[in-house]
Amino acid sequence: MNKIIMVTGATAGFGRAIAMKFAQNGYNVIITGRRTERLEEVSKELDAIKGIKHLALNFDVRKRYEVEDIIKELPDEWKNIDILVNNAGLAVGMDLIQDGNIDDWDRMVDTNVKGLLYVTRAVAPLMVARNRGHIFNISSIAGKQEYEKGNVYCATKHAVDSLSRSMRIDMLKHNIRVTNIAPGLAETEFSLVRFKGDKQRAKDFYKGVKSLSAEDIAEVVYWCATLPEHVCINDINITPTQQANVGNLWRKE
Ligand code: NDP
Ligand code: 8X3
Repeated sequence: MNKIIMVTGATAGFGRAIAMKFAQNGYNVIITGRRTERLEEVSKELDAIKGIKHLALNFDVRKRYEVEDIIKELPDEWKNIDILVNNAGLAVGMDLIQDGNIDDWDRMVDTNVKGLLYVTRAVAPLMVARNRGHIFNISSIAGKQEYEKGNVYCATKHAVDSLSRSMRIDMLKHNIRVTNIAPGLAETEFSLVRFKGDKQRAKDFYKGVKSLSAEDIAEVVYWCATLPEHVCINDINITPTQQANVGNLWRKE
């Protein structure tokens, strides 16, 4: 029987690439996201892969009761989730703390921290009951270091980083692996969202850098997940070769 992976935020970027990578390797896949038309697009791509099943769940990770109900009402055949990838997340705005937009802050905290917690709280008991599972939390280089105007986004990703360590402790006796993934610059829809649809600003963010791709991240997640079950990769920092840390990025002219 195929293993099951659930990926939050699978309508774009890392989540979509992770869903495709695992599906191509024989996993049944639960994809989630808010945009229905995007879920349909990814579903069509998954339809084309032979020997696997997929389930598309349309919900917002910020909606606590919706998350609870949807997971509770999963058809029995989908309840045996082997891998959860807490990927749904975003940065919104980039301002000095004294100028910050509080609505932007709320969106980041509600999605990146509370949303991740709601999903984990709903799925982790299913893993505990089976004494098996693997949880991936997509944090960021911003969860390791701070940078100017990154304030609240960085704080949410530091929270994810900390939660990964805590979860690993709590899950120890349940045979559940917890892996924290901390990517640096990666070109997805991330900057378009952060800069609220400003395509030029989003493009300039990656100027002169061969940044990470969503497929690079999917490759790393797949590697961690397919190591022998007694091996847990705790934490991975991944940057483009042109990036040493948040402050040192070498941009080619
Ligand atoms: P994208 O914007 O390309 O994808 C983000 C995904 O998250 C989308 O599928 C989106 O789906 C989903 N999402 C956002 N908000 C919600 C919500 N409230 N409920 C459900 N789903 C939601 O960005 P990335 O793929 O780059 O980002 C994925 C993760 O990786 C994020 O957590 C991000 O912080 C992190 N990250 C990104 C880096 C980068 O440079 N790109 C580097 C390090 C970490 P929809 O809009 O359909 O709901
Ligand atoms: C996204 C990477 O450097 O823009 O988490 O914060 S960065």
